[in-house]
Amino acid sequence: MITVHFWPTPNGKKITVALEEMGLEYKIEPVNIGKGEQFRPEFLAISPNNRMPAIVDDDPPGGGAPIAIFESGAILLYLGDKTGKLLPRDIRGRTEVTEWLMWQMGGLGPMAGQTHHFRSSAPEKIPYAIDRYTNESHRLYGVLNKRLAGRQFVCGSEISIADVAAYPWINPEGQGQNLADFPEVAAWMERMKARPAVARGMEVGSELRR
Ligand SMILES: N[C@@H](CCC(=O)N[C@@H](CS)C(=O)NCC(=O)O)C(=O)O
Repeated sequence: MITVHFWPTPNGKKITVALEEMGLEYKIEPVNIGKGEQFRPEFLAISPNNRMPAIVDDDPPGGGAPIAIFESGAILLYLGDKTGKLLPRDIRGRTEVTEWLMWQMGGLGPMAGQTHHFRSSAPEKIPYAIDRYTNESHRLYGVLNKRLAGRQFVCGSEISIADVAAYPWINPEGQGQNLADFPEVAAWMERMKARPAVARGMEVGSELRR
């Protein structure tokens, strides 16, 4: 069984969407980041950066002791390796998916997160920060839009962990973007949304927010 240390945020949903797409059994262990539960010693033993998501797999490939993993990108790669799903086995395909996964981890995720923060959560409205991050999100949406031209999914005709990583992070309203400027992204969002496993994964933990 895989235990997902989780709160319903875009980084958390990457993992539930991947698990649903891969058809793996899992259970949710809530980490209420609004209440500081990410600083509990038992969670820090799994995730030393005090951030969720993290997973513990009691049944790792090859057997042996349970494996604990933090960082959503590392978790997605692990799940892809474990199942052989959403991550090509051949070196060219795997490298391409890894590139776009890292693009999300190092670019889209952090920049969109800062955009959301400065536009909606910061106690002070700082025009320089709002413009800087909104413009950077706009640039990244443009990169994704260009990449998706002529492709169903980020790395071709099949969904991969690169799509799963990016999808929960596209939130035009929260990030000051207009999807009409990015028609390829808009069409891809519809394709992703229409997948039952993606819809189930995105819904996980909604009750925790109430
Ligand atoms: N690079 C990390 C980022 C994870 C992350 O930022 N998680 C946030 C919620 S989306 C969190 O746990 N925040 C708690 C905190 O800031 O203390 C990953 O992709 O797993």
